[in-house]
Amino acid sequence: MCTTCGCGHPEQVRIGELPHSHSTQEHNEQGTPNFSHSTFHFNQPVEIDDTQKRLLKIEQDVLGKNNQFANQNRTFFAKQHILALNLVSSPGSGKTTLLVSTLNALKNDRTCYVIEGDQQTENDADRIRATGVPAIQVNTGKGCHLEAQMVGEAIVKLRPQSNSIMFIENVGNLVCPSEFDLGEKAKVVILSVTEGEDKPLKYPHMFAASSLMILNKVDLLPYLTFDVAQCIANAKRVNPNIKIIQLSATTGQGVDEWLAWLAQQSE
Ligand SMILES: Nc1nc2c(ncn2[C@@H]2O[C@H](COP(=O)(O)OP(=O)(O)O)[C@@H](O)[C@H]2O)c(=O)[nH]1
Ligand SMILES: [Mg+2]
Repeated sequence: MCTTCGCGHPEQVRIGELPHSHSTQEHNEQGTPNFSHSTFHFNQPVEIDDTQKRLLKIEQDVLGKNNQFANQNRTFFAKQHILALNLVSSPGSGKTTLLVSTLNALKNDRTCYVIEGDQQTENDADRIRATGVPAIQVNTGKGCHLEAQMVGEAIVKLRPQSNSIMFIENVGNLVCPSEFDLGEKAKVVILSVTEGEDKPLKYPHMFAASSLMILNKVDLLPYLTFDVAQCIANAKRVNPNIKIIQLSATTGQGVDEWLAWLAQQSE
């Protein structure tokens, strides 16, 4: 897990701001989680000569602390009837493209918010804001995943309304984000057909932790040797309960099924 891959550099984490046009909305402040900056610590540095036992203890502490913040987020989301989803995938599978088409489809019917996780740049938050939906960018520096406290701080800035949807686009990585609960209702893993049908077997934890797998970029299937049936079988092998939607974020194929799944999650 992440304390051993060296991604914990709290001083490099930067949580952005809402542009002025988005920060003037009226919101209910009640129930906004109280995240104190004085307790804002990410992964503790690990001495290279530490024993395996000490490493394990640190990992447990990091995850335990993360779980506490995740529970605060979950309580807040539940109180406000906010559907929170954690979108996870490798870089480039189409998370932001899917979000943009989803927000364009939903924005007249449902208030939505987006928390964008990337190591660097504000690019994805800018793409989301172009739809008119408020987005906070979290830059994790060397960090390879979002943690629950980062999400909590972004919530404080977004001040989401009740009965809304909070999409959290995690840092592109099929490994570490599977271990960090952000307080979401469900993880949605996006796998694109250019990545190979074996990925659920190579990165089983992510597929085991996810409720839904979106198989994206199906418009490219005619040009590839990607075995859809095998991919689905691989995903079901690591998670027999995983729901699968074949989709193209660029052509719109399968988007209705995804929107129906979203509506079902809010019931
Ligand atoms: N052909 C095709 N390209 C897609 C699709 N979805 C995303 N892309 C492209 O894949 C690239 C990465 O997409 P992006 O949304 O930035 O991926 P992210 O890193 O997961 O957020 C971009 O060039 C998109 O235009 C799709 O359904 N079909
Ligand atoms: Mg993206």
